[in-house]
Amino acid sequence: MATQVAEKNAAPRKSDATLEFELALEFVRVVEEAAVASAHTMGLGDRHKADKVATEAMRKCMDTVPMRGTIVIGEGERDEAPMLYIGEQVGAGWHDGSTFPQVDIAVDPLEGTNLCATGSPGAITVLAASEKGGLLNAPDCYMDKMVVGPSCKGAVDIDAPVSDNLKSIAQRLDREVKDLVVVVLDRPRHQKLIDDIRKAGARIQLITDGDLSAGIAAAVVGTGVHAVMGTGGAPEGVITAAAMRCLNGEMIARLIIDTPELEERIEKMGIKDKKKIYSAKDLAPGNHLVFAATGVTDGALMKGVRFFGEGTRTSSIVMTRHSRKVRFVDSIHLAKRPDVKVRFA
Ligand code: VTB
Repeated sequence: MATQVAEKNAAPRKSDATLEFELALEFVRVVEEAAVASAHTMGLGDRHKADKVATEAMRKCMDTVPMRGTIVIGEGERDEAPMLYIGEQVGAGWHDGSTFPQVDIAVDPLEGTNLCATGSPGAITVLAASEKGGLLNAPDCYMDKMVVGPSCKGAVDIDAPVSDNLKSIAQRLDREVKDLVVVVLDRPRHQKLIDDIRKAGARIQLITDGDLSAGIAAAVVGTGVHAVMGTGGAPEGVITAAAMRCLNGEMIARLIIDTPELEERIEKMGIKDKKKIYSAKDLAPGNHLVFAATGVTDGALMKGVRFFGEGTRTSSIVMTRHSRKVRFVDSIHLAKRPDVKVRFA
């Protein structure tokens, strides 16, 4: 009995606390490096190259982080991705006797490859990390998602008519439905959703890519985005969920399992209920979570990478769940020049 009480009151294991306290800024370095690499390809029209250089830079930097990391969401399965594949061990700690913390990592080295390739706003490099088991190992399939901010927690239902959800969101935000902005990926599969939102009277921001950044914007007051609705990637959904847990936002989601192959895949992954409705906490259940992202091109919360003679400037966000920090990090990466100067703005 005494042991049980002691265990209950015990401080978090050293390794879990280390994750947020000591690794948060390390992860900023990782997303910064990937952002700088991909920003060099901005507007070149080559999304594969943009993704490749971001992935390589992220992978390389990851090994300088004092951790024993495992990729749980990445660029694909071991046989289809050369690096940052699911199950890959990353970090500087995979040697005998290491006491570096064990962490699970979900990465999207370049969210919005097309946005970067066309020089459009909203491309980011992003990752989420947790203690072991803190991020759902989601299959690479589509996911139906609804993302809202803290005021709208509990106000939306993925199966409710769109107009009902919009009414509830408007009520919680103390405004009319016509004053809401809903972000939707511009895809033919969303035609009915778009029609329903329009019929309900809300405004829509159609985006070509990047529902992850849009989700973060929806959870931050003052961005002008009130909800994200529609179908996008499930892996990115898990990373969005990690951000929601740090921002006190909400996400409701359901995997779209529409082929026998996917059914087999999720069964193998141990997911029994294929119609399960996930909350942000189901998708990113970690107690200790770090979310880090850097802007590649300008976005609602972060500026894109800027190159100038004396260096490079990046704008990032890094958030931790348990220690409740949201940090906006403006970094200058100085060029190796004898006359280098730092400017304030
Ligand atoms: C993309 C991307 C999103 O989902 O649309 C992708 O822009 C999947 O949708 O940000 P498509 O197959 O229709 O392109 C995301 O990656 C994330 O959900």
